[in-house]
Amino acid sequence: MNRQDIDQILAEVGALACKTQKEVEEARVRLLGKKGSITALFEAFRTVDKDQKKELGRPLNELKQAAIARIEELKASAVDDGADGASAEDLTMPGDRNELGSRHPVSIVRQQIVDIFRKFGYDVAEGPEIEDDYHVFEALNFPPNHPARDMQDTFFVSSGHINPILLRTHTSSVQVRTMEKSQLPIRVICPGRVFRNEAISARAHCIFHQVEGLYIDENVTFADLKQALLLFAREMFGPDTQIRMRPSYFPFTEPSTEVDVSCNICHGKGCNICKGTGWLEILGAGMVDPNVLEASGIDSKKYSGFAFGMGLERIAMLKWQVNDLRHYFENDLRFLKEFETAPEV
Ligand code: 2NL
Repeated sequence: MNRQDIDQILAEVGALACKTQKEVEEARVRLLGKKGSITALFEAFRTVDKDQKKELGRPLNELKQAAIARIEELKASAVDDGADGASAEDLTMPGDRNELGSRHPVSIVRQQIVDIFRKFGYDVAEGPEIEDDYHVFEALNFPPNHPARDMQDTFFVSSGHINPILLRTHTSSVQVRTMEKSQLPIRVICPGRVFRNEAISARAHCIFHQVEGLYIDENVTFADLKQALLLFAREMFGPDTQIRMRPSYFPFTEPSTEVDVSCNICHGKGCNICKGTGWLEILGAGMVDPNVLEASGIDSKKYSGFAFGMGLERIAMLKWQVNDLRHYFENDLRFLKEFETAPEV
């Protein structure tokens, strides 16, 4: 070996260019591997005479160092082609965090209500949003010309035959289906989305959410209804909550009542949320009309029951003092993110 051999390989090292990790590894083997050109020079170096050793030792070591440094440099910049089994990714890096969404206020309220009634021994039932006239109106004692059956109030999917297909306007239809197929007694709550053909405003929307409840057994009385709703109100709005009932009318209950809870913001003193009355209207209820029981094959002489229904958006509005219903449907992240941390009223 001579100086020229060293310089030639040094020039080769200087000109080395590799795109992939595979190419870098090939270059390393070619230069520094067991049969590599630099390794061969070190072999040859062992047999040269003393003077040459003195002359060539240093440049030979420098060549090796230059080759190692160049290989490292190329390794850092080459792309991973996957062929050498080495990964360009750093597997010790922490993973990307999945940003969690927050619960929608309507969903929070529904879960609270469902949890309370589950504790009271109610089952939860769901049913179709696209229903027929029979389960939404007929079985619930709506007279044939009731305004709710009008195009103005109900979205029809198909009309013109005896049992039109429509979007349910309340989840009572789920309770009708429960009465049709269940054994008595029945204790069920039905949360779900309902649809009404209304102009959208701060107080009304064409899509909203309800929870309805139904309890049927022998000897169920209005006192049972009152007590169930009082216990519910205290679980939902706090142990000091009072309720009051005002007479009302629904086709499917008799007698019917609208139920107010004492305002838990001003504690009955009167504020702008309860409009100075000290009371907030939260649900409608009543004793199931015997016609409704009979329509689903339940003997109204033997059995009686109560039912109630409430709108979730309204309860969520009261809970968080939201003044425009449309916020619940626009999915504006600035609104939705409020509920990650928003204190409950
Ligand atoms: C309201 C009032 C109410 C019912 C819903 C019902 C269901 C069956 C039988 C009898 Cl299967 N009644 N549901 C009863 C009274 C009131 O809802 O203001 N909802 C938002």
